[in-house]
Amino acid sequence: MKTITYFTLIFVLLLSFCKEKATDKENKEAGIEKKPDLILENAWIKETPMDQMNSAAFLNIENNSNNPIKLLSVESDISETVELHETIYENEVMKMQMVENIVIPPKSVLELKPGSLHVMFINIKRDLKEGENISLALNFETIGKKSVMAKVKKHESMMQHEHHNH
Ligand SMILES: [Cu+2]
Repeated sequence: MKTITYFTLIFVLLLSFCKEKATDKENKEAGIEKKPDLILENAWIKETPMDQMNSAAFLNIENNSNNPIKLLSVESDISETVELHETIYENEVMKMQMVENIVIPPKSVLELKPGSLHVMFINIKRDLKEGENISLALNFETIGKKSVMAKVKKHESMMQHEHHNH
């Protein structure tokens, strides 16, 4: 009976030790890096057919912090104007409209994608060819400017709209 109690105590001690190890403070002391607060992933730009003046960029913005992160604007030299847009559906008709900023809630990933939020390039200065890499600068409130490389890809936009569930 005494032996069982002894082993139980060891087990409980081991459990609490493991729990302690997993804290951020311990990880920092042990040199284990936690995930960055802001991660920009899968950035891509729609290839522009010859006659098109506009294009759009999409990416995933991951907020691992405990506070909301606000995207204020995007800069690029590929077009005269860069805006933040959302796609809305009004009486079954798809429309785009400008938004002041895009907020990424704490501990979440926001997906900028076709038919939803996107970065809009207005009056493209040159043709964008598939496979090209374009540098974009994203301006975040308090964090500042973050750069990301976006790959130019083909996108069947009409197909997407037909298959949309809304
Ligand atoms: Cu747009």
